[in-house]
Amino acid sequence: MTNQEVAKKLREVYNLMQLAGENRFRAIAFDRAAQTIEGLNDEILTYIKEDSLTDIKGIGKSIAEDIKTFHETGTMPVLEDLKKRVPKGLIEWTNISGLGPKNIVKIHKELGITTISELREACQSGAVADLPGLGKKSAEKIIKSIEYLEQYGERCLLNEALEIAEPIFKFVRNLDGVIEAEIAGSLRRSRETIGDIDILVAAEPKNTEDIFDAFVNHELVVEILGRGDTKSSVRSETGRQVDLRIVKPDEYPAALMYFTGSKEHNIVLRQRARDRGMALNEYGLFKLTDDKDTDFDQPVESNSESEIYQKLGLNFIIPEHREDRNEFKYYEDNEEMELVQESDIRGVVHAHSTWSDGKYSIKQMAEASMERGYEYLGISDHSKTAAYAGGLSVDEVKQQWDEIDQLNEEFLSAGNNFKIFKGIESDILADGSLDYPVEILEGFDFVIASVHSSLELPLDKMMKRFENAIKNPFTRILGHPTGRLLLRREEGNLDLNKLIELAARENTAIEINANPRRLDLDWRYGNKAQEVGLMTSINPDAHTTDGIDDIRYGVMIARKGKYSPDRVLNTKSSDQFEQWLKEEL
Ligand code: DGT
Ligand code: CA
Ligand code: CA
Ligand code: ZN
Repeated sequence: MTNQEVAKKLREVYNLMQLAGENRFRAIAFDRAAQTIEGLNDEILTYIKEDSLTDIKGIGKSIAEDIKTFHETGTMPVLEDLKKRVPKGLIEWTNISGLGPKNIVKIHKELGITTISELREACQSGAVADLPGLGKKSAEKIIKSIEYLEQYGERCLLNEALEIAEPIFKFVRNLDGVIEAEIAGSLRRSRETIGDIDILVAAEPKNTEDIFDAFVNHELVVEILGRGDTKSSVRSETGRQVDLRIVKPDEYPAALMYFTGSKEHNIVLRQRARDRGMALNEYGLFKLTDDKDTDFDQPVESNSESEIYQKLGLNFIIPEHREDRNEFKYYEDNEEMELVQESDIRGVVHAHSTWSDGKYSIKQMAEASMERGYEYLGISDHSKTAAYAGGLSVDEVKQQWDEIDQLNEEFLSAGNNFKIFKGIESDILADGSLDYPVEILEGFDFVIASVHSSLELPLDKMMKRFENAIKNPFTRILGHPTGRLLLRREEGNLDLNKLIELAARENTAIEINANPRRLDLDWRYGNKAQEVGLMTSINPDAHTTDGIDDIRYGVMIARKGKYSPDRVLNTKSSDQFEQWLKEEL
């Protein structure tokens, strides 16, 4: 149980209490407790074990009890009780800006509606405007906010999609009558942002009704968007749409292929089928009639995706590579690509501590890394120019080195085979130089060079800046190269192909920043990176202990980007990693 999980539960209580019209102060206490726990430097578990939750400022006896119960049973009675009283759909209304809990309750009670689509209709029809205290202006504002929500909320990050998809998928896969099941669509392809979630099931027709019934009643579902004979769509608690399709067992392989996509990949497949006298569609692979129509009476036997690929002259193409980006050429001649996996990763590189803007001490970050089975930790706090992020002065750098030396000695004498490396995430200044004098740079085990300011320079200046940084012998890794924040901020001006060539030539790695908001370097440059043998490092850029787990998303993107383990720095052992850092040109 992580601090984040506890905070999330408490905030859920806060939201529901407001909708249930509970005492305001009681509700606010839950919000405050959530905030406090998010900012804690220690694991909430420690407080639970020591029975000292009430020592935390802002956590009273009653909330402490709730947290303990949550720890023991996985639920909170207060929350369960609220969930019975508050209609599911209303929770989603709290995401509509400008619509407070009082008005949510009023509209719901007076008009008897619970879904966002009903709310929009009620705003358009004038029903909302007629309510006391609301009026025409409020109704128009609500419509605008819903539109904004739908547009902004159109796609979500990979981790947010997984959070909804995994529990629903697990539930569906275990239902009676489900013969086979898979998550399809962009999520199966490990895209960095997801539109809707697609789940595909193989079942006999007599079971589909029951499976759909169970699906639309799942606890994460707040609204049923549509239900037909073969497909149901729902909206989840976070606003994400989930489609469930059920097909007959013999249609499953072709359907899985079709609904995995991408569209671009499918188009090429269909053409390959035609070139070979066959037709491929979501129902199967068929022969063509004499006038080149699909002959549904003559299916071409194919019992799996692999067999379909085989009939089209291809080896099995892993879902991550189905983007029509050179995969056909590769998989015509080659069986499978050797790709990095999560279990290959041996070290945590790029992590922040309380020395700059991290939430945990170096020791805590090291222990969290050990607990997860990693062999080393590369601490890289911010450098001095990044004052807003608590960048380290030269003095602080030296103090931090002492602390790391001491911790490494402790680990050694305790018999732990674990090492902390002294790194820094150095700002790349506007002229491309690094943020410390040479005599300090020399003292680090590694430098990650990142751009955090002057992101808007014209292309030639930006490239010159990066070139200087890469050519600096102290730079071993380039951090989040484009500076993009997915669904929030576009990438800066860069010629990434040139940058990749240059980095490969200078034996500098470019990280795949595994934070799901970044996933930068983008997988789309995987072909180029492979061609020139670029090294990468799958870096969590962790600011908390939980942040280390973001490595999972980085690995997904690295696989999509075609990185073999030997091109990923942190698959190296501690010694090999150290050696690589010292390699000179
Ligand atoms: P998303 O949801 O925007 O993140 O992306 P996808 O790829 O999951 O797209 P989605 O949910 O619209 O459709 C799922 C898959 O179904 C898609 O990857 C390919 C297939 N598909 C859907 N519509 C078409 C179509 O019009 N033509 C072809 N060839 N395939 C389609
Ligand atoms: Ca989709
Ligand atoms: Ca879909
Ligand atoms: Zn950074």
